[in-house]
Amino acid sequence: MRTLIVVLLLRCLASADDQKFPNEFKFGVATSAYQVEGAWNVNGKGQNIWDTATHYNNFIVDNSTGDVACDAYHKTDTDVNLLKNLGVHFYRFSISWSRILPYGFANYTNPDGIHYYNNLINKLLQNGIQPMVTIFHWDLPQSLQDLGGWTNPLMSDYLLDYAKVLFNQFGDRVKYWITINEAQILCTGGYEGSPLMKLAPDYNSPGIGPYLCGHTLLLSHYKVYRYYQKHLKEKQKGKVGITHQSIWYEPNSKNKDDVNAAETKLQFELGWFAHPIFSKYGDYPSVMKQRIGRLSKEQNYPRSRLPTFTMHEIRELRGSADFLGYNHYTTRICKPGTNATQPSLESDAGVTCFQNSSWPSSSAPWLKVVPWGFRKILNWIRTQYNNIEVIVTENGFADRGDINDCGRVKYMNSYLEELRDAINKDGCNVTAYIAWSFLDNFEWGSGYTQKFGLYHVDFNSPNRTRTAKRSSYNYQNIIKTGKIDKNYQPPGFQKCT
Ligand code: PNW
Repeated sequence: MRTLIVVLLLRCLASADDQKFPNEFKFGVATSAYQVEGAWNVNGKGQNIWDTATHYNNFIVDNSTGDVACDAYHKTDTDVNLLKNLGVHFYRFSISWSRILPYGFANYTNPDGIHYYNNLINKLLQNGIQPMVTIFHWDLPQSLQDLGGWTNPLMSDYLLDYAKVLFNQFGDRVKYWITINEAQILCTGGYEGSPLMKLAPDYNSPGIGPYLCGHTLLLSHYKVYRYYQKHLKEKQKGKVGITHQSIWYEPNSKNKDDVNAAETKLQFELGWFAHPIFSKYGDYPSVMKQRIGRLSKEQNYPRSRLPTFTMHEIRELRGSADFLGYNHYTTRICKPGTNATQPSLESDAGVTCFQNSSWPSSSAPWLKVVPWGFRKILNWIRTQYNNIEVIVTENGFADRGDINDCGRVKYMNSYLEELRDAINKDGCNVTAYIAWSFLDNFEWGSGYTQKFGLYHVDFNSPNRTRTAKRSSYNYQNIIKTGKIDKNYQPPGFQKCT
């Protein structure tokens, strides 16, 4: 409490203008390797599970692939120029595991992969842009998936082996590392088998696979964090964090049951991965342990479907991040009860959630525009996790790719206003905001049907020509002024209605 007052006081003194982001606040844009790089089989890159999914499975709505994607692999100079022009402080990108270690294991390193990322990192730094590197953003080498992927506990050693290669090769210049992107979405989409959201490897193991996947990812994360802390922190002086995603879950009413339902849902989504790392006592949230334990017993399983941590693991996990990377897009409303089949993630939580049909929509069915939910969840994080440093590592809006992208501009302006208020009025410890996404790109199961980019990419042209959208000018102005100007009119664009 006392620190909160001091932080707020300092903020007031530093800037009397609470319409402005703090002077030291940083902005960026993000992508991930499989979604933008292309060059899927070029210069020694090995195959990963998205190569497999796009070539052999049938859950990509437009049957597209990331074989070429934005061809970012061949466009480092173009892209760094755009980033420089945009004025971002950070570029968040991920490294393709199978481009560095084609067979997944650290016995052989692909020199071309090292060269590609060295060049990207160097060019960013030469242009005053900090690289923020996601070590693993879903594109697991196929060779490791063949051994069970994240259901295989040995994966935690393999992730560490891979991370060591990255620290050794790039750690002299990269000062922001994110171990894992959105374990919750990956484990749910990839291992639960729910038709609502399918991701590679598209396993079908409801109520079991996702918990095994999550458990291994959490153990992998702490091993990487502790290794860096012990062996490299002093020399390389970087920060290592992890990125989680969560919707804000609003109770359907003030009624106690609805309030509890929304809280349970938050614990099953963000708490699942944040509680072991950022809470005071660590481990999974007690509501998860209790509910899954009780249901597993009723379902006649010999033990809980949620794996348990040893005391040692609980201790190692607790505090194993220098910041929370947080991705936020939308809000849902919750009430108790569900008739989901058992076992499943949904029946374990026992909560039903929906969206208000009056909320403005996007081209993604799950993404409705609800800016106030952003401020609420940032405050939930502040109180749950002792106001840990948060870097918003993704936030963005999906449309069909219009250059005059008024929907995205409105979305970003309104979400950024809530973020600014969360910082200036509520004292939330958010130090940077990174927009998703720099470029239109391969949107996983939705292929190229949903566009999140601040820059349009012409996927019909072999050049993959980039064109600045209205939202890029709007964002450039926000970065330059530290303020949101809702009437900002970039030259050459028709007024938004
Ligand atoms: C993220 N939700 O996934 C991923 O990190 C990106 O790779 C992806 O392109 C981006 O968001 C847009 O989808 C999410 O249901 C998927 O709230 C779903 C949700 C959130 C994030």
